[in-house]
Amino acid sequence: MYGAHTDSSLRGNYSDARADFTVEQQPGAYSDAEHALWRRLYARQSSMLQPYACRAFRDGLARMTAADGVPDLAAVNARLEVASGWTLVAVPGFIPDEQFFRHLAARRFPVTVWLRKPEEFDYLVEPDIFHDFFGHVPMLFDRRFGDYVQRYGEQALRLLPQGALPLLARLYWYTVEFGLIDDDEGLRVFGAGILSSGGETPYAIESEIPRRVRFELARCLRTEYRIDNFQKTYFVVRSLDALADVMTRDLSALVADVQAKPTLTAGHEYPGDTPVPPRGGRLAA
Ligand code: HBI
Ligand code: FE
Repeated sequence: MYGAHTDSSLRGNYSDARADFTVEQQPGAYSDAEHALWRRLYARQSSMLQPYACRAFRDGLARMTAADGVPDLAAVNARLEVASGWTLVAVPGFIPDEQFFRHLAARRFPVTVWLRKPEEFDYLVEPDIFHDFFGHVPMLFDRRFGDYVQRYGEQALRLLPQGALPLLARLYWYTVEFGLIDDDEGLRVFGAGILSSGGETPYAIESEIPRRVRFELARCLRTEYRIDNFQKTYFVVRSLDALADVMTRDLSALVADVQAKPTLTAGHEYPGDTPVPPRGGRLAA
């Protein structure tokens, strides 16, 4: 997974990017070796996630035809726009926060165009097209989740001048990237950072090592996250509707309140937490 980043070390070709940091994808430019690597990544991830991914992710994945090679974003857009009103836009890699939020607020999801190297099969620092596409696009077929991400983008643009970026990054991290859901199917994953990665999918659901707590916005905004290893804390939402609802109120007062309080450490238990047990397991001590 990826996390903190410095502009000087970004991978990808930014020289052709437009003012909004989008580029032309060029689906014909991927090599046979890249298509083959994509098929291997796709086959492994899609086979391991069936018992763990939430229904919305599985349904979305079934609607994208992307098993046979690096996908053409335009082909997926034809379906995605009808399903949820989202459009994928190609980007060279990580883009500036404000620009990223602008895209989300306009229901445009930035997808990195380059694919990892074979030696990065299991682990990658920055998002590549496999992470962005396989991890994020299935959930964007779901209108409720799509509403959450759009509203997140809108709120983020309003809250940036308030110095809210660290808080906004935590919220994105613990929901869009590492979120769990506990609905009629039991504990499941919806976060792209988990579902596009090798070992974290079973770990997030079954391991007794990490802490799982009921999602609560202020708790989440206060909690520092790990970029170097599996998460020590996961937040569990009750439904995608509940997640989308969180973003409907004005968050500026809450953000100011959270900014005045100390940050919380991943892996710790705090007063007011509602613990959620792993699948078939006990609560962590
Ligand atoms: N750019 N391509 C890309 N992908 C991201 O996930 C991303 C980004 N720019 C900024 C950003 N994320 C952060 O603002 C959020 O993760 C909070
Ligand atoms: Fe991501």
